[in-house]
Amino acid sequence: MPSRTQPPSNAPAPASPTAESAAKPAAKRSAKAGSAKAKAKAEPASAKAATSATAKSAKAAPMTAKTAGTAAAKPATKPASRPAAKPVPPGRFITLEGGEGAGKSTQLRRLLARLQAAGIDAVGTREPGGSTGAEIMRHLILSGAAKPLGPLAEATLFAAARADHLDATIRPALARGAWVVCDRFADSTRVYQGALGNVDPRLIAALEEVTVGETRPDLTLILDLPAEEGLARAAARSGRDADRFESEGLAFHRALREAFRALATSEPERCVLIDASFEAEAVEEAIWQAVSTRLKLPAPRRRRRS
Ligand code: Z5A
Repeated sequence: MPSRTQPPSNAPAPASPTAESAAKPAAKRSAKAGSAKAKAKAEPASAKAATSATAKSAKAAPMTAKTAGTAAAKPATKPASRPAAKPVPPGRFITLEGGEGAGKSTQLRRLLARLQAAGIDAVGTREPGGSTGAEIMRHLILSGAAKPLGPLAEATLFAAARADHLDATIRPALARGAWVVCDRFADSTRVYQGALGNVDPRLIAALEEVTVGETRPDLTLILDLPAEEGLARAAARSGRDADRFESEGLAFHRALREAFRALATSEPERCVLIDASFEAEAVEEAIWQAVSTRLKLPAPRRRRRS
């Protein structure tokens, strides 16, 4: 049985509406991609800074040795000792999955706000997209231009976009100790192109091995909702034409739900099935329960006494 988290009926409201709106850069479509792009652009700069800092300390080493020689002649001078660099705690990787209109983007914003309020460096991103190259591929895939080529070609395109997203955004963020929350990831390929598109599971697994490798999610939250409800929510929100996948029929979306539920059952140590039929506040609370239980949240920072 999948691990299923039921939102409590008396779930409290979001921690702070201000915090939520502060996290809105992660908003669907434009803003979220923008934030991910900005992060992706920012990463090379910080990586450069880190490299040049290392180079500087390497250059300083011979000088220190020389000084140490001088210090031996004058024992009164104590060699300066540097504090050891603190090890960077590992980042955490959380993915949100589920059918159309299940509330993934809404809950991504809320989870980001909660993590940030807990003092965690948290980055929100999405698939397809989340990096400059992958956003270009998003437009290509969701326009339906690749649909005539079939699910195998689409799976390959999603994998190529994912490779860029991982290299430009996800891995650099995890490496600096940030928590990454991603709206859809490799499970969507397994379900849409694998389970529903009938692409050979060995090929899906091989693509995942090459692109994702070791960067597997620590926790996957599968938002579960009857297909009719998800489609109704999406239709109520919509101010645009249905994309490549939204335009599939009800039977497709029902099968999608079953495939996500089967995935949750098959990997209970990684996946938590969240009942997404409740109001957004209650779903947020259920997600927070799952995150706090499954992943170790850092202890709250102590205030320094002045
Ligand atoms: N795809 C694939 O085939 N293979 C892959 O490998 C990958 C993706 C990575 C991307 O679409 C498509 O690509 C997707 C799968 C495929 N296809 N579809 N369909 P997308 O990114 O444009 O859209 P999406 O991922 O499907 O998400 P969505 O339609 O935007 O829905 P959502 O993010 O889950 O829901 P939402 O935007 O947060 O909420 C929808 C509406 O419901 C909105 O008005 C909310 O205010 C409202 N809402 C949210 N929560 C609630 C609650 N709890 N109660 C009531 N109303 C709510």
